[in-house]
Amino acid sequence: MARVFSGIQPTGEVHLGNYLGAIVNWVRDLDVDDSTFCVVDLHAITIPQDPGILRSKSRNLTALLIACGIDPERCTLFVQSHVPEHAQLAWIMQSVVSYGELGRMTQFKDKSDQHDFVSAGLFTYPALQAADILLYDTEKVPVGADQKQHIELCRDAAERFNRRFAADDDPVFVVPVHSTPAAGARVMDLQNPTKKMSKSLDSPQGTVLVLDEPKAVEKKFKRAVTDSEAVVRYAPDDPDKAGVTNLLSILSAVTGADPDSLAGKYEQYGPLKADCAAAVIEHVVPIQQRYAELVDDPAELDRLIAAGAAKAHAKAAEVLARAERAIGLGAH
Ligand code: ATP
Ligand code: LTN
Repeated sequence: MARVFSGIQPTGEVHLGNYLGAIVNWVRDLDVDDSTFCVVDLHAITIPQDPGILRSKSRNLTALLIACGIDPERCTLFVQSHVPEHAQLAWIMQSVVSYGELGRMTQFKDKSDQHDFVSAGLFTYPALQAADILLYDTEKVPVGADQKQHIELCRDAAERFNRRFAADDDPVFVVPVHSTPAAGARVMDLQNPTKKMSKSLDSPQGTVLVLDEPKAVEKKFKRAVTDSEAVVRYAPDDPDKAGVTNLLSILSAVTGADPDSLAGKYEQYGPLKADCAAAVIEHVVPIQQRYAELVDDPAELDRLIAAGAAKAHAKAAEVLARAERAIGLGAH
């Protein structure tokens, strides 16, 4: 069993891309790995957030992850700010990574260009991410390619810390590796099928949310952009067929059938779109029901959230103490 850690920000709404590209893989590997999943609200505040909305988004995202199958009995699921060791180790890691290293992070360059107010937290964000990972003696971090640079920085910081403060045969930190998530579907925007479905694309009609009403799901698939060739073909390398290929890969991801053989079953786009919508609806409705039950029972959701934080805290406190002892901090 590998120790696995991943984080997801409580900003935006969970869409089919997040679900089929990431969450489904996490659920599948729950019994294979020793997994920890974190709703990273401390990362979210590096960009201005409304306090009430942030609190409810963190809570609702936790409920939605459980509803998607992230069973808190079989992994550790918690909200980052409920476990104070994250902020504590992050401060230490800010003194281990260099200003120059942080300045080379492409996510910082992209995000700082998008906002007028650039917080110092946005700059030191990767030090917090390193703390998240290191606190659980993580071996593998399944995240998209866009996060690889942050994982490399975490590795460098862990190795530097171990070199400076630990004996070769008794390292303080486990040095993690980036793991490309097991082949999950790459879901494209239904209105712009050459762009990936994304909360930041601002394309409400092209983005199917896991919590969309069935009627909305139907409407979005019905209006999905295709092409004028009127031939159902799975052609991942042909930009002209991007719309149809996307529909086939979504249908394939939710039904488990092969996209090429699915293509053979359709002569027109209309029935393909309708079947896609129906398959997605069949898949998300039970998730929506479980989600509604969880949100309707605040005491039970509070209990699950608190239990997740307690489980995470037990491990994190141990690793933080190890790190503090090594560098001469804390009353150890
Ligand atoms: P943003 O567009 O603002 O970066 P996002 O919607 O792409 O946000 P993230 O929070 O960056 O979502 O990603 C959460 C997880 O979902 C990551 O593991 C990412 O690889 C995966 N993911 C996001 N969009 C897609 C997509 N369209 N297809 C497959 N996987 C995706
Ligand atoms: N930066 C990540 C979210 C994240 C994360 C982590 C992922 C925060 N801490 C630790 C993996 C491990 C993102 O924006 N997707």
